[in-house]
Amino acid sequence: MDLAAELTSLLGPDAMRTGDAIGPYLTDSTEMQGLVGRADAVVAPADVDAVRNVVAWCYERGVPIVPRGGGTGFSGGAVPVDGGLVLSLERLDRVLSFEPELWRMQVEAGVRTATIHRTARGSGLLFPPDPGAGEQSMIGGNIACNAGGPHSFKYGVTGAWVTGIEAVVAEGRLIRVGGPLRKDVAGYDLRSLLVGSEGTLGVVVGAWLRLLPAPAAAIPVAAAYADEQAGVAALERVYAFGLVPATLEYLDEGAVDATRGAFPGGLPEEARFLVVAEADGTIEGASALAAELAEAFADGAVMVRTMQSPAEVAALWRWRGGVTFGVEAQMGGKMSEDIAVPFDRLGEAIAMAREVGRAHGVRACSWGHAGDGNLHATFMIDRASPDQITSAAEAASDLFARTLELGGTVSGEHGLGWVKRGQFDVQFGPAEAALQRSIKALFDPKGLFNPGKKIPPAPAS
Ligand code: LAC
Ligand code: ZN
Repeated sequence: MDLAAELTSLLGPDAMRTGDAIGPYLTDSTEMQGLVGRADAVVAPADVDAVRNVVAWCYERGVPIVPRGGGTGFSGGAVPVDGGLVLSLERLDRVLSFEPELWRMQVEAGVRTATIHRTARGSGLLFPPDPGAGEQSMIGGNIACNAGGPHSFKYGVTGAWVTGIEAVVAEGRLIRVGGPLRKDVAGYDLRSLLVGSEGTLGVVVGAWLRLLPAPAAAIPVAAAYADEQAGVAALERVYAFGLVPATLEYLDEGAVDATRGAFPGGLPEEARFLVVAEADGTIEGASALAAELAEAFADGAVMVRTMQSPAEVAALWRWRGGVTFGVEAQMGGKMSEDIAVPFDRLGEAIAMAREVGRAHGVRACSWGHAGDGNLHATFMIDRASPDQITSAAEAASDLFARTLELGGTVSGEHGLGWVKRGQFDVQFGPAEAALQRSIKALFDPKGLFNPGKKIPPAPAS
């Protein structure tokens, strides 16, 4: 029997993706770098048992497995770069339980992030992680990438909201780590290991999520500055004044220019740097915090705007979700990174990203999650120009080296995936890299889960 026939008999015809239907499974949002994979088969199993069966089948035959959620990642993690089987979790799309009075939800991996937000909201609860692309991205992928987003500043990243995980690991075994438990220190923290493992240790098939009562009010305060130093100083005052907004975002000049037309209510012409915080809490608490933020932002600002109406707030976050696409539209392509530095090095990192672009002759800009020191340092390129792609790639490797000098990390949010795997041995010293490789080998002795992603083969010594 050939591969397709065997898989059809194992999983049923509904699980098979063939012909033109395969195309969308070969890329992710890294597409602008021309990354298109090839798969020996694409399957979407109907349930957890079917995932177990197909993983067991792959493990017996030595077939690589590329787990896939919504395919909105920025690092090529879900792209089958070298064949194997794409295992889509799209049909595991059930909310298994939702207990609003207990602030928790149990979901399958293929539930869309926006469905989780809406379900929680409908009962006055909040699932805080908001990595963007909510209608396409799936919770399993968010967990596999430990996705962040603007609201991580106050609430933490996805992993902070996952109390339990069900995963299919080597040989098709099902493990359950944690559960609807808010505490668990009984063993090594396998839950945290699976969170952010980018499909390299196993396949996340389900999770228990914890929720919070939703704040009654969320009031964004945006401020614009004519120069970057004034903007960075304003961000630093938020820390210094002890204010805790839900988000603390920034855009530098290039990012402002790429998106100013769409900013709700417009921006003054002299705006070269933008900060956006959101005060949330009770109605009184959020209003008081918004006023304090406006005060912290005032010095040197050319605009301070507090947004009150739900329509304006929705428009603001819609605009924010589109920043990455607005920047990409500038030249038709971009290489966008997600470095993170300690907060006190943020100003230097923003300036450094631009300098690195200048040194390599590519237009650069950055925006991102200022409060978390997390920058989307970006090189804007014409994707049809091989020279520009080369220059941007060289600029990116300089950017990574300079980030490490600032005490930072090459990835604060999007993961190493395929495109940044080369940074693994740059960031980690030999002892730490060896420990990480041992963990991979322990979970995946045959090296079949998302091979080549995140952890590349050890360099020859
Ligand atoms: C953002 C995405 C790209 O923050 O992570 O815009
Ligand atoms: Zn981001």
